[in-house]
Amino acid sequence: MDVIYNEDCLLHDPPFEATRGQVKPYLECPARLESIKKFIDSQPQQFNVVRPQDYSLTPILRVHEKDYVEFLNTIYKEWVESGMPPEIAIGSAFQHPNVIGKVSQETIKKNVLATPLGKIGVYSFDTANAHTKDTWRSIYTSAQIALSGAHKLLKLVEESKKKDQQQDVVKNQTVYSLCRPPGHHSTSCVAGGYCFINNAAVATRFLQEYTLEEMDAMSRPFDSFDASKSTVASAPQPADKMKKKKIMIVDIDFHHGNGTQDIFYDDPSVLYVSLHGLPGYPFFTGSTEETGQGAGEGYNINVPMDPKITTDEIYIDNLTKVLNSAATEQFNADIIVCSMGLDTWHEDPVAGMKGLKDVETYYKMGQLLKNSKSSVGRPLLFVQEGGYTIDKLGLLAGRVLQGYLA
Ligand code: SP5
Ligand code: ZN
Repeated sequence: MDVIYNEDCLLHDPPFEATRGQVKPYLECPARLESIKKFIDSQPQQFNVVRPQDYSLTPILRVHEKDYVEFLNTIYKEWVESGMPPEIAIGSAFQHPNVIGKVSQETIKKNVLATPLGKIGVYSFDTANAHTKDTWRSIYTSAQIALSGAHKLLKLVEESKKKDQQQDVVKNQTVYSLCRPPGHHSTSCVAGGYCFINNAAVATRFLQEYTLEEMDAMSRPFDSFDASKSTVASAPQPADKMKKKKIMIVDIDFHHGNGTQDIFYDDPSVLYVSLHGLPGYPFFTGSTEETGQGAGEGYNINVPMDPKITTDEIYIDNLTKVLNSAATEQFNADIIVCSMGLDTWHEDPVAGMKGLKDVETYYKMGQLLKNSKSSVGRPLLFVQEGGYTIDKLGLLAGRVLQGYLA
């Protein structure tokens, strides 16, 4: 299995976070990725680590608003230039619907965007969205790792089609985008929950809107990255496509992916399926009543579980049921994207299901992602999301991937 990875993801390293009435070291830290990378490196027969390519900002702008992406790129510099402490740029007042009342976004942006704190308040929903000197570089790299995974996966699919033309072989091609910061809490214009760019959403749209030839044509060596120029989109916009590929996103992070849900809420070409702890962060979304809207009605499936009582058996039972349900099977996805969070583990310092204690549960998750009625025979892209039990992360990630490869 190809694993896309780059050290620039380690640069984002805020000194602290404030959660649950406490100031703590930033739990979404570089050591998380290093733990997973260590496991990957210990299994060279199974995993092949490759560097990402650079696809510019264009595919990111198919999901995120331009002013939001510019904010992510420039906020740290503006913060420091305005005399704020250089260790960390972090918000304190957030744009709540009931505080802005009927004032338009246009008016708000005119007044508030002059101050870095105002900007953070417009473009973030909590204090986990912290910026340091090289945060943008990590954000950009994380998204390019997701895009590179998508490109690689499409390449594998096309190659295996050519090879197997005469035979009717079913193959689950797969690639793992090992990236941070994570993405599933970011909407098209708001950051939060350690997330900035929604990597899984960006990879999903990329798979839907670009052909393999277009991906080949727009990819550049990653070393050409230039932070100062990276707001300039260099690649062409995608042409109108004949038939959009159908993507099923399976989100197994402990937390509800409010951002991914929101991005595809009215889109029937993307089926979002989330298993998550409820009650819990991000608090305001994740119920079974959220089923999509308009043309997207029925294409959003939430499977909330009480973290206090959920055991290995209950979790696997729920995953088995949803991946073999009529709704996911009949969707008949062309490709699956798995938002792979590992914070369901019972010891997780940020989240955790109390009764999820067996490492083999992660192996079973990988098997189900491969062999269920809705997934069998489909290519799957793993995109790394949360998971904070540093010393266990490599093993947990590794068991999901090994379950898939089995
Ligand atoms: C990507 C991702 O996993 N983001 C999660 C952000 C969670 N931030 C809020 C943390 C709430 C802390 N809960 C502590 C529970 C201790 N058992
Ligand atoms: Zn999470």
